This record gives sequence, structure tokens and C-alpha cells, in this order.
Amino acid sequence: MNIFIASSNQGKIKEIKAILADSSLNLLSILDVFELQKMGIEIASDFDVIEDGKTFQDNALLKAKAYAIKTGLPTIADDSGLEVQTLNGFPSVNSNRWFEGTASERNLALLDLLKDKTDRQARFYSVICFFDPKNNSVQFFDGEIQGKIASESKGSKIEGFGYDPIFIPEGFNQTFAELGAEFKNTISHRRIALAKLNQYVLQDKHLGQLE
Ligand code: ITT
Repeated sequence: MNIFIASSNQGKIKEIKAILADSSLNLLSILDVFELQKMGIEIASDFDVIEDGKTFQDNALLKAKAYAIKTGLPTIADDSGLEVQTLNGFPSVNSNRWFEGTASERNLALLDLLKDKTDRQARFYSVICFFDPKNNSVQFFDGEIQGKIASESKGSKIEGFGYDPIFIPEGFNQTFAELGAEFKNTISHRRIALAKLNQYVLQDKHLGQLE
């Protein structure tokens, strides 16, 4: 069962593949150039979708639909972000866009916004959209993980992407980057949303639609 991952973020693609490694799904992305070529699918490595939706759901749908139309494959897209309580949920859907610079520069900029704040509560939120171009069916699955923003960036040279070096999941005292991808993938917002997706596609009544 082929499913395309609608993402240009290599860290995210790697996580989605790792989380669903034990499922029966054959996951493809822009990185699988040869496999796609064999299937007669051409998609540029810089294929881009303008994410101008107001919500995670809007943007997840925009991405899933665009890649599904391009590839002809059932497609999943993840739209996700970090929401910091004392900043009224900022940066939320703009997590990848509010600051121009590298991920580590952005992490430092966020730490700077929080430098005098004692309330460090935050959450990661993910919405996965599943779009099947055969019948235009759309499904959404979500997941969240609560935690706090660290006082400094830690573990950036170890593993992870984005805000992983500054996010400490609830119940732990190390950042996601320090805890490592293998562990992160057992508890993350993305894991929770993808587990729901996996349940959905494995139900008999949906199997017939996917080849
Ligand atoms: P695609 O849209 O191509 O999938 P993107 O990185 O632009 O890639 P989003 O629009 O969903 O993806 O932006 C989500 C941003 O939120 C992401 O770039 C990270 O900065 C942050 N983020 C989301 N989940 C994260 C995680 O598990 N660890 C660290 N940062 C995360």
C-alpha cells in the first residue's frame, strides 16, 4: 500500500518513516527519487506548497491535496508547531515562518522572547491530513504533547530538528534532542497523530481503496 508523505522537511520525513516502520504502508517522499521514477512519477525536489491557511488543518489539507494531485497517490501531510502558553500560543501555525534564519538561530530568538518569563509551559501539536485522490476523501488525525521550554538550547548536535533542542516533554528533564529520536518517536505529538492514522488505514473498509 503506497502512501506519499507531503513534506519537504527531511527531519519530519525521517520521523514519519521511523514511526510507521512497522506498519504495512510503503511510504514514499521526494527523497525516493528512483522508486518514484520506476512508478512513472516525477516530482521536483523543490516542489513547494504555499501554506497560507489559518489553521493546522487548513495547511495540512493544502499540502496533502497538492502532493496527491501531483503524484496520484494517497497522501499524508503533517502540519505542526510549537505553542507557548505565556506568548498566547505563539508561534503556532507560523512555527517555521516567524523568524528568518536557521533553526538554531530561531531557537535562540524564542529563548530570548522568554528570558524574563517563569511560565515556560508549551506544547507541540500535529495535524495529519490523509487525502485519497481516487475519491477525494479527506481525514484528519491530531496529537499533542505538553512540556516546557528549556532555559538554554541542549542536544542540537545529537538528534532531532526544529525546536527539539529547547523542548522538554512533561515528566522529563532533558530536551527532545537530548532524549533522542528513537525515544521521542514513542511519545511525540506526531506519534500520537500517526497512530490514529495507522488505525484508520488498516481498517478493512479502507483497505480496498488503497493499492
Ligand atoms: P513541510 O511543511 O514541508 O512538511 P515544515 O517544516 O514547513 O515542512 P510545518 O509547516 O508543519 O512543516 O512547520 C512545522 C514547524 O514546527 C517545523 O518546521 C518545526 O520548526 C516545528 N516543529 C513541528 N514539529 C516539531 C518537532 O517534532 N520537533 C521540533 N520542531 C517541530
